[in-house]
Amino acid sequence: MIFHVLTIFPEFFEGPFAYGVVKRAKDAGLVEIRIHNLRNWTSDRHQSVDDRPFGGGEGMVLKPEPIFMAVESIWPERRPGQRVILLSAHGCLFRQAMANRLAEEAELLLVCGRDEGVDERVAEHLADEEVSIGNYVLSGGELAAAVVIDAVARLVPGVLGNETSAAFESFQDTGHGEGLLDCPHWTRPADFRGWRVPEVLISGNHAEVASWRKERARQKTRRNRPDLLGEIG
Ligand code: 9D3
Repeated sequence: MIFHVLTIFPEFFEGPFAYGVVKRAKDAGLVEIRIHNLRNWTSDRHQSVDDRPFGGGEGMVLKPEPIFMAVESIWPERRPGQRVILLSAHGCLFRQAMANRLAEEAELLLVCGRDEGVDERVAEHLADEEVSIGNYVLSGGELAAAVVIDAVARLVPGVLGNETSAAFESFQDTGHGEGLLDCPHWTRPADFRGWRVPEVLISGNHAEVASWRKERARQKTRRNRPDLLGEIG
């Protein structure tokens, strides 16, 4: 799978993909990540990518021309499986279901917004979807693009080695029931500063371990994410 990122901060992406699962996926040739500098598609002497908003207001807005020029030069014609995604504070919420769906595509081009936002014609006439990663204010789309690429890249077949593990471990299915958080985990030492690992995990009784974990997953979800339990609880 090929990921393109269009950004005014190409150096930002030297870090996020140089470690762990995503780095291994790149090294194995399973995913490719190409970073594009939006300023390469500016035409004026100052390489301007933004301008003041019509109607007045604070801050600057990313201009449409460089973004359209960039996308149209990266993909001179749009093939099926090539999707443009605008990262913006005003997009649809990114969820595991969206990651699963995007992992089916061949090529994604992630456009990173900045400042106060992006000229609306990019959302209306260029992007296939407009995506936000959560209900908080970021200063731009770069961190969001890295989040989306991380979540999608690990779902690409072959990336996690075990073909079933990505789907199984996904947010919706922990093995403890639909929509619960995972159960808590412990490792050695069995006694750390007097805090002992729950005895049942050392017992070797697999059936008891399984039902205990399910109950702990429910507890954890009730405490940290009651929204996931909806009406039930
Ligand atoms: C404080 C400015 N806001 C006006 C009430 C609007 C706003 C504009 C631009 C808020 C954030 C941004 C920059 N954010 C992104 O480009 C962004 C983002 C985000 O802020 N939150 C969650 N996901 C994303 S994806 C891109």
